[in-house]
Amino acid sequence: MSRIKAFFSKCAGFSGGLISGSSEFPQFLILGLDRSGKTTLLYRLKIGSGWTNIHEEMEKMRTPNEDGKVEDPGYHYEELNRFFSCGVWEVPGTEAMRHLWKLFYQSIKIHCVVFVVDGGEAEERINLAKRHLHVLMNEAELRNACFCVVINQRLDEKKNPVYDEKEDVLKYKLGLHELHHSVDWRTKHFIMNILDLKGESDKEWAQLMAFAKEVLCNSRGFGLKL
Ligand SMILES: Nc1nc2c(ncn2[C@@H]2O[C@H](COP(=O)(O)OP(=O)(O)OP(=O)(O)O)[C@@H](O)[C@H]2O)c(=O)[nH]1
Ligand SMILES: [Mg+2]
Repeated sequence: MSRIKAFFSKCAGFSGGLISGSSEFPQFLILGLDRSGKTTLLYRLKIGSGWTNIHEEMEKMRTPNEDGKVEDPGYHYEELNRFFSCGVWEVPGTEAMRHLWKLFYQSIKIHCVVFVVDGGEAEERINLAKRHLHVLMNEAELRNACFCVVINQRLDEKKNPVYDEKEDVLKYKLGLHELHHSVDWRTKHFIMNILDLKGESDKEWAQLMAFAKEVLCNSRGFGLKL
């Protein structure tokens, strides 16, 4: 917990999303259940496909907890600059860390939530992801935020996508087809194979950033000039 406190005091002095909140430097928050692909997404964007053994190295970075389970130990922060400059916070989705998500968006003015869902997940986990996503969408601190739901398509051993993009069942299972109009205009889902992203310029990511820019600049929301 002291690490978390230290983190927030660091945020208070950070030139981007200040606690008082009038900063125009957009802040993104990547959330989603554990092992959905969030950290992989952040480093694929930041480093691109140059990090060839990312899969193996990320497994090594995980520290075993008392049950012997390996979990990502902390949050990550990076800045992206390809389309417009923004700060990106990425927080683990393990059960313990899910309780702390709130602290991030209550302390930092968040302009865009990127919510990652593993397209190969079982029904129960999809329902859990849906519950978390809809709680976020109803949070007062995120009432103007853009929501980009990233369905991580993944490939099986034969390199076939595990998620059927045409049927796109997660749109319905995550309740994205029946959003209230106050949320609907600032929400969109994107299907991508995160492990295959080739940096910020990748066209899959470019589409997401184009949508985020449109929402962030809209006068119904933050009305930013990017
Ligand atoms: N095949 C495949 N594996 C992926 C993909 N994205 C992530 N992975 C793997 O899935 C595992 C979990 O990915 P992470 O990026 O660490 O997941 P996370 O969402 O950050 O998980 P937490 O930090 O626990 O919340 C890692 O071993 C990744 O290499 C993908 O698109 N395809
Ligand atoms: Mg992680």
